[in-house]
Amino acid sequence: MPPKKDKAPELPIVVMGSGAVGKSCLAVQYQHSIFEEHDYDPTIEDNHRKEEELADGRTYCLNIRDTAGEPEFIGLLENAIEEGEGFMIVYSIIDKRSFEEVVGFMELIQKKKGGEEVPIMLVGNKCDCESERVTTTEQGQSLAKHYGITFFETSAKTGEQVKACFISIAERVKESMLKSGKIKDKNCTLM
Ligand SMILES: Nc1nc2c(ncn2[C@@H]2O[C@H](COP(=O)(O)OP(=O)(O)O)[C@@H](O)[C@H]2O)c(=O)[nH]1
Ligand SMILES: [Mg+2]
Repeated sequence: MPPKKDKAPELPIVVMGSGAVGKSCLAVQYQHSIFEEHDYDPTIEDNHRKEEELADGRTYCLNIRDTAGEPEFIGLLENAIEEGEGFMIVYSIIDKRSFEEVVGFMELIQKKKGGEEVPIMLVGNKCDCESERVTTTEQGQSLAKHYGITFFETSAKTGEQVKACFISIAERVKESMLKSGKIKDKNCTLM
């Protein structure tokens, strides 16, 4: 029998943000490298899993929870935050309101996670729609800086920066979970 392969440690990442900003499309683009033009369908919840080799040469399983931005699903979102170890707050660069609503999602994470330091990333999606842009890159950067979190602009349509963005949050979630002992270092799992 071949030696039993170690199970890839799970990295639970929550994708959140207002409705119709492209959360579901980002998750699908990351997992399957496709963008399907579709009528807006407010997802309740969905899970995507993808294995990825990170900088330490070890394979991890990104467990991506796609959540609903609508206020009626707040209970589900709160559960997702409790189980999450890393967060992507997504807004659309062509929807001012979705940018203004970032603060509410930040506060929700802070409320649910208490003083715990968790990796959070701000993501301005739909950067392929440059002519309709209402939030500048600088505004996104400056909000991220204010919270001390990282910032990416992405397009779920063209795939621009989508993989880089998920890998970046995964690296930080991995570091944070190793530090807190929620996952074990590769060298400690031999025995
Ligand atoms: N042009 C463009 N449209 C997008 C992009 N991402 C999502 N969309 C469109 O925006 C709408 C909402 O996307 P969806 O992923 O369902 O949003 P969610 O509610 O945040 O999950 C859909 O009609 C998508 O086709 C993007 O990066 N560029
Ligand atoms: Mg959705």
